[in-house]
Amino acid sequence: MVVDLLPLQTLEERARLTGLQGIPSKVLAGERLTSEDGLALYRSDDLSLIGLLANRVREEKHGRVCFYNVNIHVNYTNWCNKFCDFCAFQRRPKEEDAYCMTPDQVYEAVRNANPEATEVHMVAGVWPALPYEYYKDILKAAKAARPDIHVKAFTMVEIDQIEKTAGKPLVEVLEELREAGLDSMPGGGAEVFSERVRQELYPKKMSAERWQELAREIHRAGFRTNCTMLYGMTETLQERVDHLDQLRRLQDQTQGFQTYIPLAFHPANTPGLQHLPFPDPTERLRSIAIGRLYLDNIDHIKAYWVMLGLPVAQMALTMGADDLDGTVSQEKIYHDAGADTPQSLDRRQLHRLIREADREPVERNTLYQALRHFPEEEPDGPSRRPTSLAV
Ligand code: V47
Repeated sequence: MVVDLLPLQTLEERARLTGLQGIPSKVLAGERLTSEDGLALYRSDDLSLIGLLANRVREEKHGRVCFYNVNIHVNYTNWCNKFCDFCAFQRRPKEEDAYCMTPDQVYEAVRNANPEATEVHMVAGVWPALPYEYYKDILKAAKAARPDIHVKAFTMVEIDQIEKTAGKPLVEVLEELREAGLDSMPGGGAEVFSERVRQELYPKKMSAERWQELAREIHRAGFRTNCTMLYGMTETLQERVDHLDQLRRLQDQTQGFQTYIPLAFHPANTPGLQHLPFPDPTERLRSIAIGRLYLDNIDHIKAYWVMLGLPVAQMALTMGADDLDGTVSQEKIYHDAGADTPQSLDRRQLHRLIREADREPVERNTLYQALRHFPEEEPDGPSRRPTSLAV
């Protein structure tokens, strides 16, 4: 651990020069950071110190391990009535490239997927005319195609719509979805918990209070979920810290979040925000590192390579992230918004990225149980380097 070689005094001297005084002492003592500390971290240019501290916490929790899973994505429909300014994926049903997969098509997509996949990640737009049965049928279809696969499906936004469509209490709906095959939920739909930003960019989407109320009930029902923050739109740094603060408070109450995924905003093809830049690499790395330092009660920080880009995702493994997500395939939300990362990576390409960052690949299942350790280089040599190295 690099930071162990540096005495606290040296770290604090450096921190004083870059507006981070007191933070190294707290991090090394395992003390919780305040909202003022969070803001100082976002304001400071000292990415190397922030990354060093985040790596310290990451290595204490996970050593050299870097998790990944073998998964597939099914974005079952792009029909959506939320019309968020940041989203390039949404369509009205009459638009030329609008689609809504039938349960049979979901079945085929899962059946034809990588036979080694242990997880299907299913998220999509929201269209109120879709009947309640449809959601249960696509879960059943995924399980029928691969009875052993873990189905991680539906953001809080979809769950909110499913509850309304079902017209039943949420606890009943959750039990019925569980019976149909739902195993856990992903982290999307939270965007940034600022009412100001919501009014400006996604007024039709649920409020922060509603997102948190649903997450609380879902955790109470025994489901694990992930959590996210979409950053790089028009939110202030204080609004980012407030978002992290709300996630941390909710996690204190429920312990239901498995992993935090900071989502960097991709502007291409979006209806309202094409003029904004894609957050630069330092901003993307800082968001990972601050997530690790601030969210002291969430075990895993995911470097989602699809949206971070491969080189940044790889560097993130030394600045707080312990998970690279998965092999992925057929992801549409980020690729529609201009992500130029590959459509999928194979296991050996992930291993190579992980080893190059001096980490040890460990295949996990969705609930972060280790399935296979890969301490040694594979006997048949290094894999082909992934081709897209766009930062
Ligand atoms: O809620 C939409 C975001 C989310 C854009 O839980 C955008 O393991 C950037 O939930 N630029 C959906 N972000 C994706 C999601 C997710 C992804 C990876 C892993 C997990 C997990 C969950 O994507 C949306 C929204 O916040 N999003 N459009 C865009 N243009």
